[in-house]
Amino acid sequence: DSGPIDNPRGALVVLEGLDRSGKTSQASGLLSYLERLGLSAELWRFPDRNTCVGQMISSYLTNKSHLDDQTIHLLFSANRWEKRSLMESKLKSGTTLIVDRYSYSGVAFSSAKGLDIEWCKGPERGLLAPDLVVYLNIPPEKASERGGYGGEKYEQLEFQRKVAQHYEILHDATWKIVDACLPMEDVAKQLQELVLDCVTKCQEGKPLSNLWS
Ligand code: DGP
Ligand code: NA
Ligand code: NA
Repeated sequence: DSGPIDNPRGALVVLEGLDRSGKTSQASGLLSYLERLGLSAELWRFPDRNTCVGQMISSYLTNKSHLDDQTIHLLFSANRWEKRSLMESKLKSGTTLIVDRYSYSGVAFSSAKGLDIEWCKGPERGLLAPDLVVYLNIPPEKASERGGYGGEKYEQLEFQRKVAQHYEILHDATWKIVDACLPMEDVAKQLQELVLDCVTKCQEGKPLSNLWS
């Protein structure tokens, strides 16, 4: 028998937010937390710059190459698709994935450039749907003051304002919004509770599903 009790699956947890909202440090904090609880967990991030597609994305973000908006959109999407089957097997084998950015970044950043939101969702359809989406909420002005941006393509206040507006359009009632201006420890505490609750539901047999179907 491979019922949910014998063979519990991992949870797909996604952190979203503007650049400098604290996703990356919170994601690694969450990983240590889950490991301390004895749970199998991994930290993933998109874009994954290690693949061939990821290297094209990286070269675009660092202004070493130019691509039009539709083309880079499809590359970001392809970068998620190339990890889909590994993602599914990890989850089914019981590993929880903490993912730093996912499809919502794809749609928010590209629609912030003016691309049609439904067109942006198209290539994302059929990717695995997250079990939990946490949005680290920070005003763009506050984010831009945090040690400055690193100089990549999208790290400009004006553009981040637009991205914030598009995340606003995109989010639904299932998203958990955490105030990213709180002290790091408080943000971490809230995240830990949300993630533990989500992991438990997945262990109890919550089914995996696909995005935007
Ligand atoms: P990060 O490595 O998390 O700092 O992400 C790099 C930048 O790329 C960041 O400004 C967010 C943006 N980004 C992440 N995913 C996507 C995506 O799918 N599409 C677009 N257009 N931008 C993305
Ligand atoms: Na960045
Ligand atoms: Na990040």
